[in-house]
Amino acid sequence: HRSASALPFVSDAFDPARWREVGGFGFTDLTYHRGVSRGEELDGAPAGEDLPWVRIAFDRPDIRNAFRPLTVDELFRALDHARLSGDVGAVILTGNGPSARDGGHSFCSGGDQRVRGSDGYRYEVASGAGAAAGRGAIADDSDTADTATRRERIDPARAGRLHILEVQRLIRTMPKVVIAAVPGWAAGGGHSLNVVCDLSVASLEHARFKQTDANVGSFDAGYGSALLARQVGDKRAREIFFLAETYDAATAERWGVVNRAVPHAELENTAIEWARTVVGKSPQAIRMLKFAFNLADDGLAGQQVFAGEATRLAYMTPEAQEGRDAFLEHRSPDWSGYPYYF
Ligand code: S0N
Repeated sequence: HRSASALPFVSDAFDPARWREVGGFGFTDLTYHRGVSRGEELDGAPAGEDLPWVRIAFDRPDIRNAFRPLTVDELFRALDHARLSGDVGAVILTGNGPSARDGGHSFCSGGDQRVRGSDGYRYEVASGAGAAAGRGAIADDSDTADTATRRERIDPARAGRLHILEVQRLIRTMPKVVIAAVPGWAAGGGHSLNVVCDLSVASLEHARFKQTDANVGSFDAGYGSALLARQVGDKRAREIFFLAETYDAATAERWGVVNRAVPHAELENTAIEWARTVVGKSPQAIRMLKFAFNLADDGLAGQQVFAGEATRLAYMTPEAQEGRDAFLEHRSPDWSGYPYYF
């Protein structure tokens, strides 16, 4: 584990004493941290001990944390790692910043419009070794030290993917609470990511919301629009998309786009407090509730997720075990101990 004091600056809302880096992924477009205890009196765990929540943050602040295909790949991997970690109960999704270039704060401004569509993996690159290595620089996952020679490198199988939708589904189906901490702009696909998170907290001073999809010929016709309409009402959702006006954190709270707007200095503390509260509850109850909230809107796919969890629970009962054992023992099952009515 890297010591907290050695953590580099990632965000003005980030307290390095509360996190350690989750290593081994080689992410360039994200940071991935695990909560650590600051000591008995604060976290109820000895100082330095892992806590059951993680922080995943877009790390392209100079371009308002826009995501390119590589960013989305990394986000999926980090979220999936959190999903599969049995000792992690909550995920904080946020954006690093502010931008060193102009001081702008951002959660995420959606798809990187410089690399969109069928040219998703073809970029103009600055020439010279290592030119693409910096935060927010244009690079892809075929990046090499010799950036000048990879100008035309394209993987046709991966170009033009809208796999941010796979990330949305993962957030939706992972059996943990995902908390959006919105420190600045949530625009386009970043606006939609906030919509799919389970809970949201936003910076009163800096968070701004704007659904720009239709400005750039893009449209999230799934969760980004339909689930938004469930959250804010149909007319309001149409207004957000059709007029694409900027609204602030206080308005977002009033409309139900976020749960709470808080002073910027309290943004991540609030997200951590929510994570701490959530992980203090029954994991089984939390996941059944999350899947129940999703069920009607997610149709049969939502039913499948909910039912999968119900089946997993049923498998643990003596009744289901009797069915399994009878098969294995080549006999008729004996259901006599299991009533038809409770
Ligand atoms: C967020 C906005 C409102 C912030 O405005 P502000 O504060 O005035 O800052 P700017 O000066 O505009 O921005 C600072 C620098 O950052 C660059 N930048 C900002 N956003 C993006 C972006 N999304 N892509 C690329 N660059 C971005 C600016 O260009 C500027 O740099 P310079 O000075 O060098 O030009 C404002 O920035 C804004 O409106 N941003 C665009 C928001 C937007 O329309 N996003 C896309 C919406 N659609 C989606 O997200 C759908 C998903 C998607 O596009 C996609 C994803 C994966 C694969 C394919 C696709 C696809 O659609 O094909």
